[in-house]
Parts: sequence; structure tokens; C-alpha cells
Amino acid sequence: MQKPVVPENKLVLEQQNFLHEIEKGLLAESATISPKFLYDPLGSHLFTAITLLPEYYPTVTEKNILSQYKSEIADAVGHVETLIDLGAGNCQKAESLFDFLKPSNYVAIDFSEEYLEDSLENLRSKYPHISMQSIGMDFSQKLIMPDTIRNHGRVFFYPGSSIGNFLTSEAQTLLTQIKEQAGDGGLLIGVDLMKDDDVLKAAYDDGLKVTAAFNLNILRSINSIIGSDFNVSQFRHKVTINHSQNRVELYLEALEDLSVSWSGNHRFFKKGELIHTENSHKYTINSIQQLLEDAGFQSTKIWKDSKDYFAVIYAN
Ligand code: AVJ
Repeated sequence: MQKPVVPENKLVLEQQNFLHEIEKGLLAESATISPKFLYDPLGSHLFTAITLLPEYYPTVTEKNILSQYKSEIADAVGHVETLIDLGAGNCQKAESLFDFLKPSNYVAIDFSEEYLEDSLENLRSKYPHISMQSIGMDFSQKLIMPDTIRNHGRVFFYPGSSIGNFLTSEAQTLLTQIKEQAGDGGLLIGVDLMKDDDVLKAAYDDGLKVTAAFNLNILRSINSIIGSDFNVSQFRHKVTINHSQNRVELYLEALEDLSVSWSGNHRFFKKGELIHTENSHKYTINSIQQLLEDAGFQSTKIWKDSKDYFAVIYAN
């Protein structure tokens, strides 16, 4: 098993950066926590559980598009030397591409490296002819590809509409970096489309309350990173649909007046006060095409489901 060697000082640095980033968000007038902190090991499992919920249409819709149009997608993408999976998670989506994109190498990148290595371990034995590598990276800051990955035939895979977490300007920056890193390859991306409120509400506030648990768990994740004393039972999951910004917004609402402390700092929350934890932007075909074009992509091919809920796009 190859595990990338991370110099210890880099880890320390990252943790300090996270402390700063988290503190800044918690102390802001409208408190906020970056959605990347949703994905600690438990959070990653809870997200996988979300993808199995009947209300959460994106995962299954994307999967059906990929399987229905696999030969067209394979034709559009062409030769794949290296498949680079951004936000690989349990690696199941990438695995479903192996049989028709036939990559020689697979690079799985995720914020949660621990979860990733477990997932890759299983894949390696199933696909011994594909060489596999895992990288724990916060590519929301900057996407850096190691020199060891050939600069030819790189196909980035960014499924699940994870791009939706970013503000337009951030999405623009990331897509531009992907275009630069892709060289003669391209990007296969999944994008969630704008749709009726009731469908969105159900998907982000499911009956079993799995999404509520996923959202609340961010507080435990933060506790373990900065040593804060958030009590998850003092908050509730809240979902808003912001029409002017075309996005679903996730919040945690304080159920009572409370105080949270960590290493010499503290923050009071009044009953009803919100912590913003996630944006999930919904696109139109036009808005995503514009974004890809502005990032330097010259051509796009688009596949959708019959309800126009979701789009899979190959851009190069
Ligand atoms: C992984 C960012 C695509 O926005 O739908 C699911 C995360 N949050 N339910 C999404 C999420 C709440 C998901 N993304």
C-alpha cells in the first residue's frame, strides 16, 4: 500500500490554518463554518447515507445519466491516461467509470484522507491493472497536482455537483485551475440544476433526519479540530432556499442562549442565531456553460435526465 508521505510540519501548518479559518468564521458577526469540515470520518459516512436516501435525487440521477450515456461519454472523453477524482469519498462513482473510460491510472483526492485510504484499499484488489494513488488535499484552497502524474491524458472527474458548494468566483478559480492542470485532457463534471422548492426542501431536510445529523456533526468535527465545546443538542438543522442566489443554504440554529469556548476564545449565540454551514448552488445549463467558458474550456457536451434535474458535462 502506497501512502503519500506528508511532512509533519505541513500537517502542523494545515492545522494552524484550519484553526485560523475556523476561528475567523466563528467570531464573524454572522457565524460560519466551511462545509469541508462536514467530512470528518463520521461525516463522510453520514454523507454516504444521504446518497442512499430516496429524497436525495442528485446521486442516483447522476448515476443513471452516467450509465445510460456511457458509450457517448466514452466517445467524447477519448483516451484516459489518468482519471483524477476530486472529492473521491467512497470512490464508488469513479469505479462505475472504470469499465467504459478504461483509465491506466486512478488518482483519488479527498479532504478526508483517512476515509479515502479505506475506500482505495478495496478498489486496488478489484482492479489490479489500474495503478491507484490517494491524496489528502484541500483543493478548495488550491489544486496542486504532484509532478509524478503524467501531464498527458488527464481527465478530472468532479461529480455530485460538489462545485455547488462554491461561490461563483471560487468555482471560477477552481475550474480555471482544473483547465490549466488538464492540459490535453478535460473535465467530466456533475452539476445539479435549479428545480422546484419542494424537491430541494425534501432533499436537504429528509424525513429520517440524516441530513440533520450530517449538518450537526460539523460541530463535533470542529470540536475535535480546535478543542471547542459545542453541544450538538443545543442546535437544530435549518434549510433555506435562496432564490436570488440560486442556492440551498444550510444552517445550524441555536435552540437557546449559549456560549462556546476554545483555546482562550469564546462566542455567545443568542437563541435563534444561525451558523451558516453550507451553500449548495443550483445551476442552469446556461449558467454552468458560461462558468466553464470563463474558466477557459472551449467545448462542452451535456447529458441530462428526463426531468432535467441534473446534468453531466464533459468540458475540454
Ligand atoms: C456534496 C456538496 C454536493 O450540496 O448536495 C448533501 C452536500 N449537503 N446534503 C450537496 C450535501 C446536504 C452535497 N454536495
